[in-house]
Amino acid sequence: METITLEKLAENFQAKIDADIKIEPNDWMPENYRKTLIRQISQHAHSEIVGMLPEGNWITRAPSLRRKAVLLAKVQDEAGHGLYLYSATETLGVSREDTIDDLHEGKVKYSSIFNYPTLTWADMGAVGWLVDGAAIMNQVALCRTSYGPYARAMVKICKEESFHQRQGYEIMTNLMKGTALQKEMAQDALNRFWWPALMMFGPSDAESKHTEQSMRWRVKRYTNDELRQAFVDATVPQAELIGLTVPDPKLKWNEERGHYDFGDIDWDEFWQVVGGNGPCNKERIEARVKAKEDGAWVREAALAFAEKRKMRENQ
Ligand code: FAQ
Repeated sequence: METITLEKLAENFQAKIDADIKIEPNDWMPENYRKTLIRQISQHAHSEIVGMLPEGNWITRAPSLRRKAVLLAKVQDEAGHGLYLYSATETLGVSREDTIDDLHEGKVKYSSIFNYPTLTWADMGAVGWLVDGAAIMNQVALCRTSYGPYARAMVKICKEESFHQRQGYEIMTNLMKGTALQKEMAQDALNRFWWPALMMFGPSDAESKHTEQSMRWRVKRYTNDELRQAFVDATVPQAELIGLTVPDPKLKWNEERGHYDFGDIDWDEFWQVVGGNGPCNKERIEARVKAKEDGAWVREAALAFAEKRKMRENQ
């Protein structure tokens, strides 16, 4: 019988990727492909869950019943996204418990953006419009990622993110039709969230350590800088339409490139936040650890019930 060498397996794997055939959990895959996916998908899952905190903070203070219902639905959607993504991570052979413990012990990353505080109601507009807007730009591309369970999770997530982006833009639009104070609040939220939203796409292509390999494996379909540029191009006209000013003096349409030129990102700030020293890193992790501890009795009760049912079935 012919034995298949590691080289041949790797060659077949890359041929499948090049032919846009999805890789499924039981297929052979290089160990580094598996590790890359575990890192990216679990970071993504953690981002969805930690991302519930800055908006959850405003549910009790939403200015109307309609706004409260919409915000509540949005935050619940983020929980659902986290659960799909933890499930996708589990298909790669890691346990959900360990993955979550890694977050709580500060061993893994989650999106830098959720380490900024939400100070006013306008921040709910800015988060929906800019943060979900940036998330969609990145995630629409991930619907075509090479790993089947991740790609399929992304399809449903993108539909919901699209609603999130629109509700955020609607909040901003209404504030911009309001009083001088409301306009000022919207502008202030844009001022604070613009640069952190651009940082969501990750380090520049020159600095990104994973992009080249992830593009070859079609885990990523576009580079960090390509998606960041697409986001700027899509978002600047939306800001202008409702009378907001993007806080970047270097922002300028470049006719020749067919894109906006924009100013330099403060990468020191980015790495500080990613490294755990952002304005809210500590309180975000503390909130997640507390949620796990507070929910222990629910998990114990659910397990006890499952155990009891199994015993009854065996009688
Ligand atoms: N924050 O070599 P690269 C959302 C890390 S979902 C923190 O360029 P890669 C929904 C990176 O992981 C938002 N860490 O890495 C929502 C790597 O870490 P390592 C989350 C970052 O993977 C809305 C190192 O830096 N979305 O918002 C960040 O090729 C509203 C080197 O970077 C996703 O996770 C960052 N911004 O490209 C929820 C999408 N950027 O290896 C609630 C999936 C990079 O040192 C409310 N992920 N790092 O441990 C991706 O597409 C990619 O992982 C990138 C980074 C593009 C984020």
